[in-house]
Amino acid sequence: MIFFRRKKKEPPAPVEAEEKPQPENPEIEIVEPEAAEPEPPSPEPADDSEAEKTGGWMARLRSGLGKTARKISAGLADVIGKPSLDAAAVEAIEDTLIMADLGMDAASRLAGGLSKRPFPDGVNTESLADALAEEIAAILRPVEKPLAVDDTNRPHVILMVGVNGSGKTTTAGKLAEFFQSRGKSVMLAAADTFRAAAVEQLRVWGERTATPVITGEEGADAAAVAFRALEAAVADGMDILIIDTAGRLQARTELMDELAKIHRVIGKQDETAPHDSIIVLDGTVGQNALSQVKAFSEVAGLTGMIVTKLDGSARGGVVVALAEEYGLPIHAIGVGESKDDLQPFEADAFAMALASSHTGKV
Ligand SMILES: Nc1nc2c(ncn2[C@@H]2O[C@H](COP(=O)(O)OP(=O)(O)OP(=O)(O)O)[C@@H](O)[C@H]2O)c(=O)[nH]1
Ligand SMILES: [Mg+2]
Repeated sequence: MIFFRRKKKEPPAPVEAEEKPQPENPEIEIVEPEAAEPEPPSPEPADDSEAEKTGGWMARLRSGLGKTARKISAGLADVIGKPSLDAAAVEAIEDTLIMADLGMDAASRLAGGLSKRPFPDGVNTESLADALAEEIAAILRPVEKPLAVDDTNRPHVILMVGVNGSGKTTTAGKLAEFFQSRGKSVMLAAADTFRAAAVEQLRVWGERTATPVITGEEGADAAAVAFRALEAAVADGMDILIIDTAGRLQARTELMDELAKIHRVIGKQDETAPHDSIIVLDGTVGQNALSQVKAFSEVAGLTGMIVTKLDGSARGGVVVALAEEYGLPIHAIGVGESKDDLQPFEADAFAMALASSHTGKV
């Protein structure tokens, strides 16, 4: 299992006042984090061992996915005890997986895969769970891709997109923490200018993670903020710029047009940018996540996904549907609200947690 290993954090370098780019546009503001701010109280003890930390997020993921896993195991109860999987059993498995949010295509592929497997000792709880976990992992493995930053990009630009409340701002903050803990310099941009509270929320994440934040005033043009942020990140020699955008429903054309404009404006400054355009999906919404990916990929050229709230979701099976349907990389999953609660997506562990709750293996 791979974890985000945290290096000891360097104190933030003192910022020379004369080096700060002075924004020409009065609507735009650069908020430097207050150096050496004491860490806000963390829900986890500071000297937690890695194993304990792991137990924390894994336990939350398991308890979230456990709801789906229990749905699956209840649906498969009638199949247990048969000498092999007959046509009726395969159909029952397919129905169960559809109801557990894995989607029709993945469900039919998984049921088909299971039907071809031998069960020399008959179908029992363990052999079925193992076989199902292997089949699910085969769908998930191709999309298990950590978010990689190319150092030749100066900066590497990451655009965060998604519907309202999916976890974009929180995930932007968690990514800033992750990359900084690996020695990268990061800047955050608040291109969500709809609500003053949204800007303030990103500022808080900037303070929490000691990351400079570029903000615009409420109502400012979001694309202008993104433009200025990229200018500032280039001027400051940042490794990474993470641009947070406002949540928008895929049916709101004018908002989707605004997102396309942000994408376009960044691309004009650096034709290779944004280097990552990540859709943040709320893991509790189920199948609706699929239509979100489709709509956002049309305007924002998606390169990957992050699925949040899997610590509490009863609908985490949708991750399998997403992998089957789009094949877009799943970089990470959100398993809580604090800055360390972003974990790389691991196909095998995820598949096991979905398939095997009842075997006590995970
Ligand atoms: N349990 C849990 N909560 C999360 C996770 N990620 C985000 N949240 C919570 O979900 C809520 C919405 O998160 P935001 O980051 O504000 O979502 P957003 O997409 O920026 O929202 P808008 O900007 O309004 O579109 C907040 O209360 C977060 O703390 C997660 O992985 N697990
Ligand atoms: Mg937000």
